Order: sequence, then C-alpha cells, then structure tokens
Amino acid sequence: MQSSYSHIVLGLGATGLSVVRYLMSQGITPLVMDSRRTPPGQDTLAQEFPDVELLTGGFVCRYLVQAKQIIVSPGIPIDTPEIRAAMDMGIEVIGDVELFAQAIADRPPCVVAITGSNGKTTVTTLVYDMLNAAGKKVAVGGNIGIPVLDLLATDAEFFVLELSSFQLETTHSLQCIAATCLNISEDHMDRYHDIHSYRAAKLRLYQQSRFVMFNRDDALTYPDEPTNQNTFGLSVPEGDEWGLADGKILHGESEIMNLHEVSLIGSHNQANLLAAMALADACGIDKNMMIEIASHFSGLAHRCELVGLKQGVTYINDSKATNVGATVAALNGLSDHLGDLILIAGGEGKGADFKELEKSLTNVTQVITFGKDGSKIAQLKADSIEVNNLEEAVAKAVEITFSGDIVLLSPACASTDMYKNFMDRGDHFKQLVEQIEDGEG
Ligand code: UMA
Ligand code: ADP
Repeated sequence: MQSSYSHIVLGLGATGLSVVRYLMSQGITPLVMDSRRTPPGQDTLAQEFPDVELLTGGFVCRYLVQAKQIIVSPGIPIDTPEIRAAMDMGIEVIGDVELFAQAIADRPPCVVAITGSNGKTTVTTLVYDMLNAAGKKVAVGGNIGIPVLDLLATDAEFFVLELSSFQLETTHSLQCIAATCLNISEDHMDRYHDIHSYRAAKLRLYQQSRFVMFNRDDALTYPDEPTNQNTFGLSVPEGDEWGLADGKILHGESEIMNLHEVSLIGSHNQANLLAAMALADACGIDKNMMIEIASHFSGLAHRCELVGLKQGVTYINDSKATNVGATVAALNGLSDHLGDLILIAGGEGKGADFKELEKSLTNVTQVITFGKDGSKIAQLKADSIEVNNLEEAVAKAVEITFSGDIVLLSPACASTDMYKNFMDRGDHFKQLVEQIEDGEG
C-alpha cells in the first residue's frame, strides 16, 4: 500500500467501478474506499484490476487529505465529515459526471441532460429514441443505470443523460446543448435540509447548458437567472413555447400532432412528451421523427404499467412511484375513472411529508398500506387498511374489489425496506396479480 494517492474513488458500486475503469485507462491508479464492509463492486474490481487497493468499512482521512482529486459516488452525501474535512483543505471533490464533462470538454456541446423529481427516465428514453430514429449516433446513461463514464467507450456523437440531484451536486462544467428540470416535488428529504436545497442541487444544471427548457406549470423549475430559455406546459403555448390546445400538441402556432395519436397515458406523460420534443428540437431533430416515436412509445415498465385484468378488475403497477409527487400524478391521471380506485402504498418514506398526498386521496375509495412508513399514509384517509406485506395487500384488494375497479400499486415510497429495488417490488406485484384466479368478471 502506498503512503499517498493522487486520486481517491469513494464508493464501489456501478459508479465507483466506472470511475476506476476510466482512471486506469488514463494511466492513473486510484485508491478506492467504501463505507460498506462488502461493497457490490468488490469482486469485479479484484478480477479487472487486481492491483487497485480497496479499503472498506469507512473512509480514511489520512489518504483523503493528501489527494489531488476525490471522486465521490452519488450514494455518498458530500457533507460526510471525512469528505468535508478534505474539501475544507482545498482538495477537489467531484463526481463521475464532472469527470465525464472534463473528458468531453474539447468536443462541441453534445449532451442533452434531464433532471427533475419525476419523469426523468421516461423523457430520457423518449429523447434517446427520437435522436436514434433521426440516425444520430447516440448513447444514453446516468441515473438511468449506466454510469456516464462507461459511455465514453462508445462511438456516440450525442449523449442523453438522466441526472439526479446527487449527481448534479458534484458537477459544474457540463456543456449541454439543452437541459431541463421537468418538475420539483419533495424527494430524498433524508439527504437535504429542505426542498429548496434539493431544488438548488437540480437547478445547477441550468448554468451548464446553452439552452434551458423549463416547465411553466411548475414554478419551482423556473430559472433564478435569465438564460437562453423556453418552456413546455399543458396550456396553450405563446411565442415559441411547447404546449397543448384543442387536443393537439403545438410548438408555437404550428401543430405537431393530435393527442389521439399518442400512445402514452396520463397528463403527466403529455408533459413528458412536450419536454422530450422541445429537447429533441433543440438538437435539430426533424419533427416527423418525434411524431413517429410519440405515436409508438407506450411507456416503460413499473411506471403506470397495466399488468393484468382479473375478474374485470384492472391492476396497474406504478412501483417506480418512489415519492409523493409520482403517486399524486398517477392518482390525478386516473381521476376520470368510473369504478372504485384502490391504492396500495407504503415503504421507505425517505423522510417525506405525506400531507401532499391527502388531496389526491379523495379520488381513492380504499387505501391499503404496507411497509415501514405505510401507517403514515394510512393516517391520511379514514378506514385505511394496514397490512404486513404486498402479498396481503393484493389479497385484500382482491377481496374488496368488483368488476370495473382499478387496483393501483403506487407506493409514494422507496422499496428498500422490503425489496432490492423498485423493479423487484413491481415484479413481485406482477407475479401476485398473475396468481389471482380469473373467474367471470
Ligand atoms: N453506499 C454506502 N457507502 C459507500 C458508497 C455507497 O453506504 O461508500 C450506499 C449508498 O448510500 C447507496 C448505495 O450504497 O444507498 C449505492 O450508492 P452508489 O453511489 O454506490 O450507487 P451506484 O451503484 O454507483 O449507482 C449510482 C446511482 N445510485 C444512487 O444515486 C443511490 C444510480 O441511481 C445510478 O443509476 C448509477 O449510479 C449510475 O449513474 C439509482 C438511484 O436510486 C437508480 N438513484 C436515485 C433515484 O433515482 O432516486 C437518485
Ligand atoms: P424518474 O426517472 O424521474 O424516477 P420515471 O419516468 O421513471 O421518472 O417515472 C417515475 C414515476 O413518476 C412513475 O411512477 C411515473 O408514473 C411518475 N411520473 C412520470 N412522469 C411524471 C411527471 N411528469 N410528473 C409526475 N410524475 C411522473
């Protein structure tokens, strides 16, 4: 073990491994630390880079304060005392996205970046599909699951990046063609003092883009400083804005397409589509390509996904609703429904204030809760039913529903109290729905 290292990688998950790979490709051998005893990337690191040293179970200040650069994974708060101490000594602390930004700094702007509390993955996928359909060499990554530095190994000319507030906290020199913050609602309140510091982390993106596209229906997304900007929203557009009128998508006065041709469900997804079109337009993509994608894209798994029709009851998997804002959007989107609406919610609340959910629960006939913070949601609606797990929740829903009703899993909470991730939770729900006997409706 050396006595000091110029580069230290904190965290050995997907991001940490991608940072090590990148640094090694640049001839730099870093030291890696992870506060977990057995970080997930341990075996891969040992196989791919047997010479790279790994310290687990904590961060060792002695090394941190001697480094030139510390690259922190998004799962680690930067106000962790050991990291703060290094920052106070003037040591550069950045994230993997900043390293990526520095690596592409000589290229003409080639990044489209998407942040926001909800809808990021949907919009990122739409923009990627639009650029791809237009024949661009494009790569997608970031919070969507593929660390950005891994994209440098592709021959992409454009990068469409989903960025979280955690990633943006440690990024300052991305030069985007276009960027958006789709919306802001409470999330990750276990990592931020309040919604304002969370918003500030996200809006750092605006200073790193030639063109900013914000949501005129959500004042929290408005830039604090004037920029080269435009807006999208569900109202009639003015000037060059993106919006809706008479069931049509409009860009300024030009009609793009009829909403009947759009496969996505719900007004929140219409907002997502407008944002994606505006971003693709900023990249010079032909409108016909956007229309082509918009008419075929029917949404992603675990996001208001129809997973079964059993005995006339519709089951919807919205396991990706890991915060209150997403569940509110799902409930509002289903407000025109005629039958009863049963909501299954609960899980790891991440310090959220669930009060925001209360108004939308007027659309719900029965709330069934489970998981660590389920009872906090149950308190918002009279006669809520509290159960121990998802299996019991689905069984209860089967017992109380009739043909024409909807059962919606939209937890308003993260899944980590009971599941590996939201996909695991959604898959379990799908499995439970598949097992429901399908008699006559
Ligand atoms: N951790 C420790 N000690 C450490 C390092 C991490 O306890 O030393 C814990 C963190 O608290 C966290 C977990 O380990 O719970 C994973 O952290 P990580 O930084 O190692 O995560 P990665 O595997 O690198 O994945 C990260 C993003 N994860 C987080 O921001 C928590 C992934 O987003 C992202 O896809 C990936 O980089 C590639 O860019 C996931 C996520 O949950 C999907 N994001 C949050 C969200 O969408 O709400 C922001
Ligand atoms: P993210 O990547 O930001 O988590 P997703 O596209 O994966 O966003 O969707 C996450 C959750 O948010 C899903 O439950 C989905 O139904 C909901 N959602 C999608 N778009 C929006 C939006 N514009 N406003 C509110 N909720 C949304």
